[in-house]
Amino acid sequence: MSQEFFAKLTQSLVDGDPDATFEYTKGALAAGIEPMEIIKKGLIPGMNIVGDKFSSGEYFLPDLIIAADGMQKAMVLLEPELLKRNQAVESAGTVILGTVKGDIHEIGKSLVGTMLSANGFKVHDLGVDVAIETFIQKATEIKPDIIGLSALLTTTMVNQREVIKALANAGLRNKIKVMVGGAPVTRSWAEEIGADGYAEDAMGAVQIARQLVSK
Ligand code: B1M
Repeated sequence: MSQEFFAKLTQSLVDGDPDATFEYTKGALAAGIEPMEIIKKGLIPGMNIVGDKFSSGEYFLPDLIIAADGMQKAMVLLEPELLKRNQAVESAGTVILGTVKGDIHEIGKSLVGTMLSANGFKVHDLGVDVAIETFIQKATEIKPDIIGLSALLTTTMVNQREVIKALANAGLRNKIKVMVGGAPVTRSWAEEIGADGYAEDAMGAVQIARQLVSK
């Protein structure tokens, strides 16, 4: 039964039908499917197919925009469910989170933020296309345990390195851990730029954040 929901959900993103994505998500939740399973098995595969079709020239920018709209509509239903399931009582730490300068991809970063919040972290989400100076200014003001930097483009990954350099220049690098992620980001890139942690997905980000605050 759930396979059927996942296939329909995936297809609704590929077809560019945000209302159907919303309805199938609602149906999947009503059928008792876990929100993270809906994301992993229904929504992310759809976004990946849309991305592949864009790469091959079959889809164009409006197709990406419509797919993102569908995923965001689904997240309106899923986010409160994710938060409800993991109501940690103790504060696990403070995280400043943002997608780096030049990059407006929001969905994965926001999902990481939701999962961190659900697991007890206080999250300051600075949004997308965040200037390097804004990260530094907010880090000085908020004194977080961790700064999380998301990048979805190979051309903007370099700004993760720039934030790390700017933190060092501001004398903050040894006080704040840096975690990086996003589709093109790899563990070796994280090591190369001197990040403290790398996670492939939102649950991985929670695990890494926990490790970083306990160090
Ligand atoms: Co864009 N886009 N896009 N796009 N887009 C990609 C990323 C791309 C891979 C598509 C493709 O060609 N196959 C490609 C990048 C190629 C590259 O550089 N390697 C691409 C491109 C080229 C572009 C434009 C340049 C297109 C153009 O204008 N010609 C343009 C750039 C705009 C800009 O940022 N300056 C662009 C624009 C857009 C939209 C605005 C239309 C839209 C985003 C809308 C929005 O976010 N509100 C969009 C979309 C939707 C995508 C795809 C299809 C889906 C992204 C997504 O939301 N995935 C994407 C293809 C793909 O990813 N397969 C693509 C779902 C989300 C849950 O996953 O974001 O990967 P993801 O997040 C994951 C992990 O990466 C990880 O955890 C998350 C949850 O599991 N993670 C972290 C993310 N951040 C993390 C941080 C962490 C830890 C883990 O610690 C801090």
